[in-house]
Amino acid sequence: MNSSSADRRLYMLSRHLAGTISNEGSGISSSPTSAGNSVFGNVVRAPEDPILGVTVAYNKDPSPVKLNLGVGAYRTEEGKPLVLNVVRKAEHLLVNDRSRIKEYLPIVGLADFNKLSAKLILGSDSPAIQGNRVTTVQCLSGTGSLRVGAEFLAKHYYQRTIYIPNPTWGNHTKIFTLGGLTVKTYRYYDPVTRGLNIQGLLEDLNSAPSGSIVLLHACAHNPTGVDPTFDQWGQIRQLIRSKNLLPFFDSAYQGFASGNLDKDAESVRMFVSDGGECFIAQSYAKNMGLYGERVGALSIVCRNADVASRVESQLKLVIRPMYSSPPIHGASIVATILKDRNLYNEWTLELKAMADRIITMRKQLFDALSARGTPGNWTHIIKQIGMFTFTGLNTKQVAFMTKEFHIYMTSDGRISMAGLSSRTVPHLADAIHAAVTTVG
Ligand code: PGU
Repeated sequence: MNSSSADRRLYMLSRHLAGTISNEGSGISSSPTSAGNSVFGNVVRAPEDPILGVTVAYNKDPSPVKLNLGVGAYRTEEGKPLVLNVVRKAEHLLVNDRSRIKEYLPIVGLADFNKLSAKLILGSDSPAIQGNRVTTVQCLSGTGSLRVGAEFLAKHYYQRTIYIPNPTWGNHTKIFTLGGLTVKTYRYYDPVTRGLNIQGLLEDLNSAPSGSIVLLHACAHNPTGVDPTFDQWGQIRQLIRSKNLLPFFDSAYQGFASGNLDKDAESVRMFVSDGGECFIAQSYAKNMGLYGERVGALSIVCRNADVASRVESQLKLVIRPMYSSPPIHGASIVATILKDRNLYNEWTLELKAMADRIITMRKQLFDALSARGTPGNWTHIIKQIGMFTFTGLNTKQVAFMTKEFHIYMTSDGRISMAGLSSRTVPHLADAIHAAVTTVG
């Protein structure tokens, strides 16, 4: 960022996020009495994160019936976090391989991991990969991949505006703004139909300035669980290409929407097969259950091999002063699984089992609400896709469910279906029923 107005904007946003701006333009809050002897005495306590803060509140609740449906993290039927069998096997292989060392990885990460990640999202027969038009760098999970992509764009792309769907994952605005881009939104969700506002989406992208960047959720849109149909993706692609907009895919749930890795990559592959350029941020947090290992990748599909290699050389200059090079363990797990046919097949089965369990939870919750005669139409619970149900419950109803039923979820009414089990469905259905019938 080199323009002073952009610097000012970033400064204001960072202070706003830190909760230090109480009224606009006041800048730094000063409170000499609270300052004491510390040079940080004026630091204002920041609010908890809207998603991760839900877990903080949940952890403090002593109730035995408490239920965390906030963060999108898979739980078993017993309500426990899951380490995939195939991950345990890969780790075993890695630990027992005495030839493995702990030297720094290259700035761009593990070469095998990068190649295999590009294949996973673009398809093993992708002409873009065969033509060396894709550069892939290992990053710190989905978030890190989005951030590296944003900083590259702010430095090297002529348009600095990114359009993100309304609503979207809460961290998108912060990642892109602090990465140096200007964030605007396009219409996405229609609260009346609880479906996609395709008309509004197309209108908004049609009036975006040529060259604008467009963030698209590759599948299992967070928080709404509403994805475009294949035909609607076709319309979106046509518009984006005809207006020379630049697509930036966020793929955090490949395999979680349908249970099939190829099917969930269809949107991305449709854009890549037309020969145009695009960005893809991939995360292995959900589909391999590697949340805390922070494994992901940024791929940039370019027009030709020469551009791709120059782009990669500049990505290194973004990464080097940020964290120098990525961690080795998680990427080694992924590479071990992706390159071994048996492990890969086993992974797809475990992934399908997770996706299927989520679909079963949708059915059970829907049936439980129907059995209670809960007012309203709840068919969206079974229609929506991926980890989340965007219930339509309002902030007051959510607060009521937390206070009276110890059920924790984000204030926008999103619930993580992956956090639910057959044992806890009745409790959630009771809570929703009570919220809907007693809180307006
Ligand atoms: N993109 C989307 C659309 C996401 O939903 C998430 C995670 C990410 C990227 C980033 O995931 P990484 O862990 O960095 O790979 N969203 C989850 C997890 C909690 C969070 O907010 O980070 C969620 O509950 O929305």
